[in-house]
Amino acid sequence: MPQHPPQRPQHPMTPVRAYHPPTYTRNSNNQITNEIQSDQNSKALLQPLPTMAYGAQSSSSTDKPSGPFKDCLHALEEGHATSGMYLVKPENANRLMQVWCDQRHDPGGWTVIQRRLDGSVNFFRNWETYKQGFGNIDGEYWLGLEHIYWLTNQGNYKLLVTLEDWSGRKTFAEYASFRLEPETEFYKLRVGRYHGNAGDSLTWHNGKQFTTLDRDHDMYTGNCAHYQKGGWWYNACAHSNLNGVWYRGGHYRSRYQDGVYWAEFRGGAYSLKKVTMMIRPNPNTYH
Ligand SMILES: [Ca+2]
Repeated sequence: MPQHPPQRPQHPMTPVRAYHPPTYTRNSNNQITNEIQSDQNSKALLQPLPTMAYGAQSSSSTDKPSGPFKDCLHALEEGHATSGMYLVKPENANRLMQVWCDQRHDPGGWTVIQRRLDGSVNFFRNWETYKQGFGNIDGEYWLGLEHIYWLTNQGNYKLLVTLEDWSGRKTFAEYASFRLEPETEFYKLRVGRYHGNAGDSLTWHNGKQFTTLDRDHDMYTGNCAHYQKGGWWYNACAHSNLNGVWYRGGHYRSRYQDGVYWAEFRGGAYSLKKVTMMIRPNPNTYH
């Protein structure tokens, strides 16, 4: 169904006085280069190749070295049917990346690019950190704009957003195509046709560049990331803000609309319990 413009105010209130994000300085030196790892435990990098650790259970039929794969569907097609951490190298990309592959969510082959579930990771990060990725590969994380760019430009991908509220209600929003433009275009969002039962809270962001607290590319007079406390493809400002502050319990009280929200599902003043963004090749779809 076509989505009607939401009636809820999606722009931040005009600040009465200058607002200073409280955690920027403290976290700006906690940047992670190149690969997703644990914020709390950098030893994750020292573990064996993830494809060996997680793929062995489902690939006993082959002795060939596994990975890196072009994406999680590639891994699935190679017999790695277990969800877990895999090593991925997109075509034409000069980088390896650790990703979580969801091989269980029907029909499997999903590459997770974002996940929230317990508030354990701070998503109020600067541009460079959003570019490279951060968080815990088996928990909350952001894969990184550069990684998402390489993944989504090696073919046609669709985006699946899964959402769960605090009463356990689960919904989804799927976009028939999904890709990012390169950093020179500030990772502009390109999404295709919506379908799902969550409501469409992302099409309004289509064609928008990514904004972080230190890089304002949004349509608002101020910087949306300052008020909504996360990086996103802000317009002026948001119908969705899955990188916002994870508030326990749903309804939250805050000066600004800064929760983890999907406005067309539970509104902007409700912070969702679990959200995931994942991608999968969709060769039959045009942009
Ligand atoms: Ca702005």
